[in-house]
Amino acid sequence: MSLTKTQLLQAYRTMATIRQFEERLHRENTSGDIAGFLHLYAGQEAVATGVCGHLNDADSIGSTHRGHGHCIAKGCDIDGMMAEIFGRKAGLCGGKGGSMHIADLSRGMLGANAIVGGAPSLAIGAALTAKTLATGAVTVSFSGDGASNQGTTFEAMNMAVVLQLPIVFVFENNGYGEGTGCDYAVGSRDIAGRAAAFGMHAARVDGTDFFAVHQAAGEAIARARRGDGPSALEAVAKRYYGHYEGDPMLYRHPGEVAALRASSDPLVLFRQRTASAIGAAEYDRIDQEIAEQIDSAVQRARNAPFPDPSHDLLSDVYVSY
Ligand SMILES: Cc1ncc(C[n+]2csc(CCOP(=O)(O)OP(=O)(O)O)c2C)c(N)n1
Ligand SMILES: [Mg+2]
Repeated sequence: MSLTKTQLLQAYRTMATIRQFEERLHRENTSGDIAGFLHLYAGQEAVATGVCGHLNDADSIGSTHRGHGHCIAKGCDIDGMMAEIFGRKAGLCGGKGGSMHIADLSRGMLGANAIVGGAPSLAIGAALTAKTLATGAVTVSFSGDGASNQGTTFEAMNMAVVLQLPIVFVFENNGYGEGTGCDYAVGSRDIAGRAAAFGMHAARVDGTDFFAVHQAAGEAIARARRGDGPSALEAVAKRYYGHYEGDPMLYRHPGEVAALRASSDPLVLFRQRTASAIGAAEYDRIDQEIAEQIDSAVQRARNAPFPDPSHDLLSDVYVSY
């Protein structure tokens, strides 16, 4: 699958935006101005970017508690996300959702989701809608290695096969569920193999390699779009930060993250693979533009008003059907 220079630059911009967004939040969080937990996605950028590059606004994704990368790759507004994380009224969910509940239905972003194993069962609902209404839309369910052990995930995979739904289950194997190693918690140590046992096509890829993810996701999404049912993709890429911001990470070897950054940084690998077509100066310019965009988003968020209790406390609580 060959990509144009424009597509390559867009993919890099998305990955670099995710990285800088997360690194900025890592610093901002120490100010105490962000309420609630933050789960950073740095290190896994190539997964969200490689998958969502095949999707449009009519397609849906279900996400996780580690959802910023999915939101950015699906086209959510950076200012709206930052304001949401800072709890401001200008946020994508009016400042009432925060990091773990960012949603934007206009972009097909069904929501970050604090319920481990929540996305697969939610996503099959969206996929069933698409199949019933014959919209041609595809749904992607993102979940972690930990979530791959949940009963809800098994039920959703079985139902997707039985109903031949247009869905792709992406399992991001980042090595840990909180502080528990995947090697301990996943009995077979083979998430893709377990998905295949439900009767769907399943593949395992290096999640730090944008091109491997993009290729495998493209095949799976095309399969769903042409009506040939569900697939699963296990993408292996470890996170650079703790489970949550503040996690002392005593379960990791002190040198593990430094070694990952040195050997398998998805952005560095991407730059190396495309060096003959795109020079470092062009990438550096994109990095600078993103830094300014994120700086502006943080300033806007800090200066924006909080929700007004008298108007906003009871709104969005009940839905009129
Ligand atoms: C149903 C449920 N059980 C437990 C938790 C607590 N919890 C939050 S994140 C997490 C680990 C999830 O691991 P994984 O699915 O691998 O995602 P990762 O954090 O690695 O991205 C757990 C157990 C929860 N939020 N929901
Ligand atoms: Mg995990």
